[in-house]
Amino acid sequence: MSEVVTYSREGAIGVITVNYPPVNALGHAVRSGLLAAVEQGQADGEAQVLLLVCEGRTFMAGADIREFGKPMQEPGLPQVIDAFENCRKPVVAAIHGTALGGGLETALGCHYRIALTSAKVGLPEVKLGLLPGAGGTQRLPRLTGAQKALEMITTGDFVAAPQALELGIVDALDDGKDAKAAGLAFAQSIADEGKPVRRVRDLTDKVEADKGSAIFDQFRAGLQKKARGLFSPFKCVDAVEAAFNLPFDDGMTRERELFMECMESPQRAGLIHAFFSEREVSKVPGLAADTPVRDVKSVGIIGAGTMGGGIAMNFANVGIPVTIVEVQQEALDRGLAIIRRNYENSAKKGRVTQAQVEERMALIKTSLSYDDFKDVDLVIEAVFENMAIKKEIFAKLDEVCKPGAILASNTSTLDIDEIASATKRPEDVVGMHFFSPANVMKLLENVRGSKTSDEVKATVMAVAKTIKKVGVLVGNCHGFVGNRMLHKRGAEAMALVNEGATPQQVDKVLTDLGYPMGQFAMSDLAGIDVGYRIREERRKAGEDVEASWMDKLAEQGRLGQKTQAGVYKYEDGSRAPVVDPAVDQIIADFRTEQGITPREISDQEILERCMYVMINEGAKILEEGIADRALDIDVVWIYGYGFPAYRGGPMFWADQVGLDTILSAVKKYHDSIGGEQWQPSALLDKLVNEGKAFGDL
Ligand code: T1G
Repeated sequence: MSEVVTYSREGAIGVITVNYPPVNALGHAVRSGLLAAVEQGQADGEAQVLLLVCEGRTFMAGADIREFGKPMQEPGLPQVIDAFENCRKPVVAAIHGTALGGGLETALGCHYRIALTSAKVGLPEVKLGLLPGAGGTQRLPRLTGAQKALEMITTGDFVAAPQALELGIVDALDDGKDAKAAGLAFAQSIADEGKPVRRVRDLTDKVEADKGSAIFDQFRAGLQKKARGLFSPFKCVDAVEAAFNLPFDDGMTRERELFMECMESPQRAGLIHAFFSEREVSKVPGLAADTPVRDVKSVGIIGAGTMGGGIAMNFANVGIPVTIVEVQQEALDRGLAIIRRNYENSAKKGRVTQAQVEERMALIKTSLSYDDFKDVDLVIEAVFENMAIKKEIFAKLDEVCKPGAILASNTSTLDIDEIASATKRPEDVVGMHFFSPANVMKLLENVRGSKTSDEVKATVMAVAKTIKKVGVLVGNCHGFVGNRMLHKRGAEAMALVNEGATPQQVDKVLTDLGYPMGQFAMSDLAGIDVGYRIREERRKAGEDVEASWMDKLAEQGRLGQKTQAGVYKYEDGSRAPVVDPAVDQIIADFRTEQGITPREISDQEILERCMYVMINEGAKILEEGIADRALDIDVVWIYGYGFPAYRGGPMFWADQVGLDTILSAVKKYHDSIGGEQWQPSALLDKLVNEGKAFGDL
């Protein structure tokens, strides 16, 4: 018997127990153990009914994702599930935690299922670029019908146990916390009532009801928008459809074919890299896992603007009281009104109850005095991007806040060390860069200053988890990781339009790559004046910043969505960008003024100059230790800027393009355009010379 799966008997019940932390993933050892255990149960004359349970935090959470991409070791999961399904004794699965993917598929191969009311079930393979590959697309529809099966399998969303009962996915619920006890009692009732073996594969009523339904094409049409650029959701529909067109065994064969197509797609590689990277970033190299973490039970926020309000909501959402300080009461009133409006909108969409809205609003206090910060554990400054103002604020915080309070800035680009220099506690100063809208975007870019203590680093990483953000710890430089790369992309995009491209052509290259919006649509959203002020400040500081047609937009008051016109125009209050011929004229006039003769620019050149300049900068960020690992950069871009997760992040994507291809293009642009941004990164050069990739670091 394997150590991870054991067989025992309790009365007339043969108990198969899986114990493979952390989530009982169905790795080779578990699959072999399950096969042996169900054969043992079959042979055990004393056992009338078999029970499958798991130890630890959850029922099986799916195939072991770490095995993907490696040669599959027998027995495969479908074979294991067949053994359960063809067992001549009734088999009961007792579900707790999250029965996901292959875990739920194994439960569907059992004859009966009981779940703790607190449990959830799901088939989230689509989120990994896959589809349920162990019968889920064939068995689930036989219990739920086409509509619900298609919804669950194409979204990967989890379903709570009570709803799973309604859908027929489970047969009973138990309000307790002990899945084994619930399972034993349920199995005993099956034995007492002499209930038969009931194979899901033999159920036909739902299949008959939806045979020939138009629902499959309707789902395909709906996915055109929802799953733009994705591969596996469409394969999910094909696989579920096979359950309604083919006998079970043929349907299983079709599912396997489609599963292998997904397994071989680069999107599966990208999504699994994103899955593990999202978890890896919380393990900061050089920061001991047992570094003490300070309690953060109350938070102060300076600034009730869009960012301050959004940041406040993150803490109120998890029950942490927040005090917002502003210099004027009307700013506080305005900020609080925006917060309430955001919550009311969420309530209208059913994301929160009205009671939760009131609970959260009650946790957000306002004040005009820093004195209200004297007991808080963490203060986050979220005011205008001006160093003098920030230093003044931090000097005041240093006086008011208690020893051990963490002083954080939400600055998106400015020097954390310089901010810290305004205090006598630089070890307690850190950057916490939220992304707008701060109550929605998952990324929290935590920025360590040169004196930030390990305890403060560990604490802000723990705060990220508490407020359900993906925290990435990065070093201190202009723009940190995300914006430093974004500024390079933005400068190239602007230059490409100076030289002859149109804004919409540039944006389309980026949205075709999978970004949710292009460079200029994003500028309109953020505000053209933001970039304009940064360029003007850099010019005042004596930097040689190239003139741009976007300066003309700002000077003409075309600031973006907030003025209904920027790079694009926005009609009737819509946020959909519409190409504006007036902008073409502004660009043409600018070119004339600058003596530029526009030229035809290819989409490939746009892709290379926007993306490769970012990769080159990312390599420099790694060289300088601003990011510890390439995967940190990938996570920053997926969760902060919408880089398509199915491409794994910019650095993972670069590895797939080929670093030699990228380096030769960087050298080409260094020769033709020049500038430090095209100075080839030494790390990029080294990796190419050694035939390595970012993934080898
Ligand atoms: N395989 C391997 N490791 C896994 C894993 C998995 N399926 N799921 C989680 N882990 C690790 C994770 O890397 C982390 O490791 C630890 O467990 C805790 O995870 C044939 C082909 C279960 C809801 O997609 O959604 O079945 O960092 O930090 O927030 O059709 O993990 O501690 O070293 O996320 O409480 C389908 C993916 C697979 C489920 C728990 N299953 N996992 O969330 O903890 S494909 C999934 C999750 C499949 C079949 C197909 C979540 C969770 P470490 P965590 P959590």
